Amino acid sequence: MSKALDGVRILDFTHVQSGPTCTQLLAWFGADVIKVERAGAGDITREQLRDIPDVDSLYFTMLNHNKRSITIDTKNPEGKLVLETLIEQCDVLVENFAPGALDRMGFTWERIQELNPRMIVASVKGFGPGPYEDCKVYENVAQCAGGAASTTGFDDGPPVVSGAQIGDSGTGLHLALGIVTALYQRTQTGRGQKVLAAMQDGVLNLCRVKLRDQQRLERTGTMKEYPQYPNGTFGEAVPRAGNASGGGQPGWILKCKGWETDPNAYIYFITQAPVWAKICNVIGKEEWATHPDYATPAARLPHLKDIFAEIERWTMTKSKFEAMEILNKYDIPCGPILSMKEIAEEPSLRKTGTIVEVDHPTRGKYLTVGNPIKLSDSPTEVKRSPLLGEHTDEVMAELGYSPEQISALRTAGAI
Ligand code: CAO
Repeated sequence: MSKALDGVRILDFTHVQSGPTCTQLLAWFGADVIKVERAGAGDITREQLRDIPDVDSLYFTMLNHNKRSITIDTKNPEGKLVLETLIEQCDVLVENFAPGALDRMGFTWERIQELNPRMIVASVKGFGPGPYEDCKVYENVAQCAGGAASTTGFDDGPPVVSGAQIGDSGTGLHLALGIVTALYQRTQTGRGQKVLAAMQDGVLNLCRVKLRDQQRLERTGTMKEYPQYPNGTFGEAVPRAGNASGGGQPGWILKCKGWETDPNAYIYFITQAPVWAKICNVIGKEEWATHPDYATPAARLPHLKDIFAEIERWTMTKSKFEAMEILNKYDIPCGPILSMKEIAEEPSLRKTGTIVEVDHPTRGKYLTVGNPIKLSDSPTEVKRSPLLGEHTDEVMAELGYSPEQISALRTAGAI
């Protein structure tokens, strides 16, 4: 079966996490992604957090599936010429170097346009234009600068970063959308364009509801669904909301049977208004369904702590899965706190290709997260990540280099 991005050729000049997430998605949709790496070294993540000596790390393998790897020293004059040939023959160049690195290599936007006016140049940077535009940025810096850390955690503790890589993988996702949009516009204009996804912007986009809350707070001085209401105090900025639900349906994380020894024996419980009477029945507080202090969402807001304490008395008598089974029968929204171990072993995620087992020539079998976006006419087949320079000869031949030329370039240290 053909793939959605068949025929699109990507010059993948990305490294670490944000850029590689983006190009991996494009590869899963069928683009030919050619990852350019430095000979002898490669993407730094190949050797980071290794669990097997001298074998590409899981960090690298899990972010670089379905790509081809070619080594080029882009600071070597002959290597630069090879990169120029690649630019001429690719549709998109994706990079996430520190600001200015591509220009210093000699590949300014103007130069790239000279070589290939149809080329889309897509970049991840830490910040957009402004005071921090020259800064190098990693995941947690973006989470802090994008508003996620100041709004995550508990009121009486410091800011907290999330395990979800919203700065890196989140920005990679944003960039991928920018790239396919630019490819679509190119079908009308015939021209390439620059695509920029700044990590601060990407995180802020994912924290949009917190900017909503900032303005609500400034107007009304309070936010009734936050745990600070009614007994705590609000300051000038959106506070950390603990595990409170972000929307209009109050929720909290509650202990389940076994919580004393299992750090993940918890459930997320949402007291959705339409099922309030059912919640009261399930937890044995039938009288709350009609009691004036509990019967309506507005009446419940000042009592949320007591309500969740009562619900927790019930959830603590059940395992998280038993509680799920009972609550789902009544359409009460809830979710088990799943550990990575439980997720890795979940058969339904294996069935859908969301968790995939991949075989690698030097590592053997490992698990990875497959394509979370499923296209019915463009199914994803997850293929292992390339070894460093595995496809150099193959790609060079496709670019028109003869075996003799390839061998001379290798001797010159250009590839
Ligand atoms: N041949 C020769 N040189 C190469 C090369 C190749 N194939 N590929 C890269 N290089 C060189 C670049 O030219 C550059 O050299 P100069 O600094 O001399 O111009 C250097 O390698 C790239 O360096 P970098 O500054 O991008 O890398 P770093 O490890 O110092 O910084 C990072 C990493 C991520 C902080 C930085 O790249 C960055 O801020 N990127 C933008 C934001 C981003 O994507 N962050 C998320 C990363 S994932 O957590």
